[in-house]
Amino acid sequence: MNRIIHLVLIFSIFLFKLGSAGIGDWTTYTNKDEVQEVVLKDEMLWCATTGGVAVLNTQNDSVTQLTNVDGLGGNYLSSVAFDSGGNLWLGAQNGTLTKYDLTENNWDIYYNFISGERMFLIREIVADGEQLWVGSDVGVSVFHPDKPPHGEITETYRRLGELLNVEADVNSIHLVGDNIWVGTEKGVAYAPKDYRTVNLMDPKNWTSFVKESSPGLTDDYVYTITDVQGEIVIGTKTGIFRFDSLDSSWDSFGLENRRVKDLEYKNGKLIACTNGGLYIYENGAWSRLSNTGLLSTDHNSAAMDDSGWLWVGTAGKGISRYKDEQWENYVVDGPPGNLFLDMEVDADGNLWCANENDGASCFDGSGWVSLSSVPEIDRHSIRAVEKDKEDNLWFGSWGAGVMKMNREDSTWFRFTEKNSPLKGIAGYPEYVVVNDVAVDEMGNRWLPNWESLDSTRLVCVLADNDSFAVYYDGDGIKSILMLKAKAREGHLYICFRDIGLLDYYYNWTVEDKTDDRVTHYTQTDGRLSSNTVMSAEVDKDGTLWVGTSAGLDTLDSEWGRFRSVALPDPLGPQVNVIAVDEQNNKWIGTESGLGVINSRGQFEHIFTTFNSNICHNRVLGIKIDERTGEVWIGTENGLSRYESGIVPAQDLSEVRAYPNPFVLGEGTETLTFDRLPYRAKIRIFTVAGELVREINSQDTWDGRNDAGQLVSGGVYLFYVTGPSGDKAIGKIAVIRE
Ligand SMILES: [Ca+2]
Ligand SMILES: [Ca+2]
Repeated sequence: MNRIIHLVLIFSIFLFKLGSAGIGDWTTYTNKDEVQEVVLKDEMLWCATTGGVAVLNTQNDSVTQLTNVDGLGGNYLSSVAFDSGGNLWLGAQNGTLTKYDLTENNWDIYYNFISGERMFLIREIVADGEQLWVGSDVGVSVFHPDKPPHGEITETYRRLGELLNVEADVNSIHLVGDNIWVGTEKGVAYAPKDYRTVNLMDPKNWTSFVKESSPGLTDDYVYTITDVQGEIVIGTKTGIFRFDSLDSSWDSFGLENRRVKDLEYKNGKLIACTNGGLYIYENGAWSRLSNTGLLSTDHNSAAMDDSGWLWVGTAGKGISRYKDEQWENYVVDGPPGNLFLDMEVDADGNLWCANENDGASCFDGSGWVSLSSVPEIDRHSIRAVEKDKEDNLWFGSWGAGVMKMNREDSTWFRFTEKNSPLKGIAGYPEYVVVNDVAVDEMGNRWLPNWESLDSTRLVCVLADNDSFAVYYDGDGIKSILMLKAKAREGHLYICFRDIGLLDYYYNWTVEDKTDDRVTHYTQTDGRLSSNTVMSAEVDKDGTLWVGTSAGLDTLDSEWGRFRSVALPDPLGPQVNVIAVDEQNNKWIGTESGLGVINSRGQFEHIFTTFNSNICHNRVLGIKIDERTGEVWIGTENGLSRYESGIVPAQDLSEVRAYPNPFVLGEGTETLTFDRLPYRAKIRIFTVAGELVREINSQDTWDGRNDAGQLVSGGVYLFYVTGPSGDKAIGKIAVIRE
């Protein structure tokens, strides 16, 4: 085996980002091993991946990663191309086109394919002089980036001929001579590309081919099109076909048992990227390169340099290079996948992630480790992670029970139907599903057992000795469809997919059920927005917040019912996750963005991909690291880190007032008390000991006394009293202008 894996860690970039991190900064973490298309230019290999761009310097093997934080319009990329001016173009699944001017280091995002009556999923871009040809899920568009105000879609062709009279996903566009060729999932078509003299909106001006009626064409799911000295060649789900322009028929051209995803013709060789490795057509025959040493034989895109070296983008295993009859693989540092359902931070600050079908992962602040090499985690679908009081990590899985990592000695244990009271699902007794793990203040671990085959509902692994307590249907837990659970002050809040929310009050006594009390809230009985409850969280004032499939609710404890909280556009409607920070802000993760409700109940921030550098709008998990103020946001396509700056003082003497001196001019200025713990009280005195102002539950002072008058210039003292009665004192200099 001549396999060499280059683990390319971009420490320099990471350190730079750490050094310059500030409040409000975003960082994106994505997996870039699913390479959609590669382009080689000036000894740099540009890879469009489903997690952004990976740029491989072919001279020194270093890799640079680029994401939305750097300037990309979207991280899930489908296509990459250079235009004649040397600009890089990237097409994203979210409908954005991004232009990167390498010489000016300038990024420009075009939203033309999003605005309007519907969003186009961009799948292919080809640069052609002043214009771009853009293939999407509806057809082919001519795009002029320089037309005012900021680019123009000049025309879009949805009907590509008599036989292709339907909207079809465009996989490939190829320009040859005066023609444009288009390969779709339903057939292939061509037309004269001079749309100014030929009306391409008229399907009659396109010539189309489908397998039902085109001689010689036995597969019309077309991945790719190229030409060999003017002769058209297409790659399909079952092999390659060559177009005979004399009689408009097709001939099979080999590789019938392969999906042919990319074809490149260079140096007299036709290269075919397939799901079974790389093939080269030379001297009238196909030959396959040896697969020895490859991490993946599923190849999406290839490029050949002038010396004949080959660069291949794979489906899920990064980049491979073929040189001197040997493969080398390049794995870009990052998480094992792009789906982040849940995160946890351990006592050492390591981040642990549940990545569903990509297993679980750990980020130590500089590099990522996939946990799939741990036999207990393996390739199981990991849905949740939670730490207990001893800092052990607990993972809930879909089908493989619960895994525990003992942090003291890094040993693993897996709870299954054989060694615990957990049960599998009906018909599959070994298939144990636990979608969430909750830990209470005593350190008990609560495992909601999804769809158990008998009446088992909850398994509690007790804090002291890892013995079990089991709660059944008969204890009042009526549904098997338990999505999430949250433990707080003797209550276990259970979120169901079908019957709303259960407040199971176990009264701190896990083994004694006689003192338990169950309250059931539904749409009709409790005014929940929906009986599908996605998440529950209790804030620092003790208010219960619930996210449902139809919105956000809070419990009015006096009334005993929920009130709906209006979500500002574009948030919601489904609320997937709620988290509370040290200042009692509620972070609301929805299907379409992230909102922050401050302690006074107002929406203070709305974060979407359009107004911030969050990596995706579908937020699935949130973890707030209270020691650093970092907010980790798990999404459908990547992980974001947001520096909230909310780091309350461990010691009240760390509370600082700024700006200091505090200059009062207009009377609209405010002074901020930094790192103030939630519910801390501030009293401001003159140096003579006269009380000027008392401030509760906020962290700013407007420079006025209790009567509302601006104070005069001079030195003032502030006394901070923490929620637990601890005190500290500081000075403020006030200057009147
Ligand atoms: Ca968790
Ligand atoms: Ca009890």
